[in-house]
Amino acid sequence: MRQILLCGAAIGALFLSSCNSVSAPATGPTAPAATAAKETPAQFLARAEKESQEYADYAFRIAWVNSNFITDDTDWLNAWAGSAGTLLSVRLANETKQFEGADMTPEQKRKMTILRAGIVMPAPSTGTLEDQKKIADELNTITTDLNSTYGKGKIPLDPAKFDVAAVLKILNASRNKEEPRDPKAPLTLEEASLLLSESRDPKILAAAWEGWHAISPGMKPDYQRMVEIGNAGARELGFEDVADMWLANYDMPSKDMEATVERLWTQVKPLYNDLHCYVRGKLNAKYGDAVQAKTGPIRADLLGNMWAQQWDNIYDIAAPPASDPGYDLTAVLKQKGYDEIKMVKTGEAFFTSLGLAPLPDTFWQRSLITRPRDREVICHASAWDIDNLDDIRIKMCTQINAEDFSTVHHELGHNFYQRAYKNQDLLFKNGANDGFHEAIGDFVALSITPEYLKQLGLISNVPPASADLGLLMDRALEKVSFLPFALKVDKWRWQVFRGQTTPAQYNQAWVDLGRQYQGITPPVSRPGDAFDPGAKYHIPGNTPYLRYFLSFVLQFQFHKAACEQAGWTGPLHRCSIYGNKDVGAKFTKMLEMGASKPWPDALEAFTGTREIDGSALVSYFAPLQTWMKEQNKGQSCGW
Ligand code: X8Z
Ligand code: ZN
Repeated sequence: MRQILLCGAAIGALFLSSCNSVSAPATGPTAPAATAAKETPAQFLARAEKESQEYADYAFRIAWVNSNFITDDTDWLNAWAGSAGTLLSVRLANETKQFEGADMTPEQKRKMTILRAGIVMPAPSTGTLEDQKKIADELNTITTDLNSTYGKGKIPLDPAKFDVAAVLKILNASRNKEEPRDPKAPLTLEEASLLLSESRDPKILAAAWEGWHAISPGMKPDYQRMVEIGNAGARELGFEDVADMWLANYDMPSKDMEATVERLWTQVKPLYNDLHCYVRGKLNAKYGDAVQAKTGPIRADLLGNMWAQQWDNIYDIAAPPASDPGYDLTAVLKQKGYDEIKMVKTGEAFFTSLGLAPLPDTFWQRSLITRPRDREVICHASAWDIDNLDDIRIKMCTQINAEDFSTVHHELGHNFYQRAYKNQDLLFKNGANDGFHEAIGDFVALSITPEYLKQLGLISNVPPASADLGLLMDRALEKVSFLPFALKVDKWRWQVFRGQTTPAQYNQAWVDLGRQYQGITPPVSRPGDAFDPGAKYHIPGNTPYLRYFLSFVLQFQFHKAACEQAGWTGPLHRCSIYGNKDVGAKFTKMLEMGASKPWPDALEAFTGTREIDGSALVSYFAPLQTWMKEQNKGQSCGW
């Protein structure tokens, strides 16, 4: 069935949810296609939901155990369950064909579309049952291996590449009352990310970047084969390819959705260009021409993040003068003795302040909140809804820093959404679209303002209006920088699925799109076998990425609407809806709708508008954009 995505939605729809994936039939991997001919649409859908739920009952648990405890055996189990899911979801998708043109309610039509278009990576169902099972097994062995290879990725701390003493100094300084790390142990992704964030030594940055991008060349043949299988599956279901199928999940024809994305990008691109130009100038001033030239693309490892996707870790370099907010949230969290649980409890308290019920006890008993030392886990943060009812959990290797404080809210947003729509029919237990699922927690986190931090007792003084540029710059580095990155990820996959990028071109296309959209360039030349896309979780994890682009637009629309509902008249970046039960009630109404209505209906329920639109984001940053334009005068912007 659809893939269980964990980062977000549940299998509500076994279909297109969030960041992990599972799939399978209730009655075992080779359940025969039902003799559905005599069923009415209602009967078919009831059966489809029953089979899907029975499948989800075991598949989610297997996926959970696999990602919490990666071994050959749990990989095997996950591939087995995944294969059963592929068979189930593809069978149900094919069965919807008999109802084409039949008289159905809008809800029934919607469920049929979810069944047909919502499979993240379908397999073809041609040939005998045995043939079908063989290809489903192959697909799911590949997807499980890709995921686990990523999860197990480590970087040898090679003295030929790294200044080991300097690296250990950074890593040990950030440890929270723990023993110094084993100086010989390879770097985890969290550690490499810490180096990207904290080091200002271009050699260390390049080594951490290069080291992590060495985990993925082995994924390439598997990826190529997965694309072949997925496309064959998509074509059988009436789509041109997997790209067409992914884009068919937005209540409009795929082509219109792609045009919507272009429209949004056109709206926000000028703001990104101004930010790029400003940050490049600052990096040039910091590192000099030999490291970062005044013109052309930015060296990707200088931006504070492994994928150059969010740049707030280099706030110190980009900070506007004389607008210091007066605190550094990472330092404050550490000083105030926040541990990982307190971070999550604080996130929960925001949601309950809006009137949502607290998380269940099982959340605290069953979530994974810190990286275990004794086993391999998928550390990429995700939120799960194991039983499509109350057994909600997160899994993240939380670090005590500002970034993970946001991520905690992000993940909890998924969980609170899941619980809000738990009374919907199974196929509607999902976000209005996947961008909504990603936007809920981020929208809440936009209310983490200085005023809110003061209410929590984390800071004692609210910075004056003169700090606004600093606050806005920090947010822009987190949010605006991300937009072209998100586009790159799925533009790359769309081109791959469409055959416009061949396997021989996989890496070059990724580098080219990074240059075209983000204006970045790799810090080191790429070897012939490089597969840089595989070093980003969502590629081996098969999580569609357009959702995040949409989320980063939608969350500003939600924030603006919520602040207007709250009667806020000040600048949007100073507005916090913390404690506002009226806004919370309206918000809950949207959440409870789940996927039961076209997404414009859900958007309208909360914001009063039916159109996704980048102008809320652009207006949020307007004062900063004006200021950056001033600063950029005389520079030759662009790349
Ligand atoms: O993957 C995530 C979440 C889980 S859905 C942690 N995010 C994207 C990423 O890390 O690449 C959130 C923002 C973008
Ligand atoms: Zn998410």
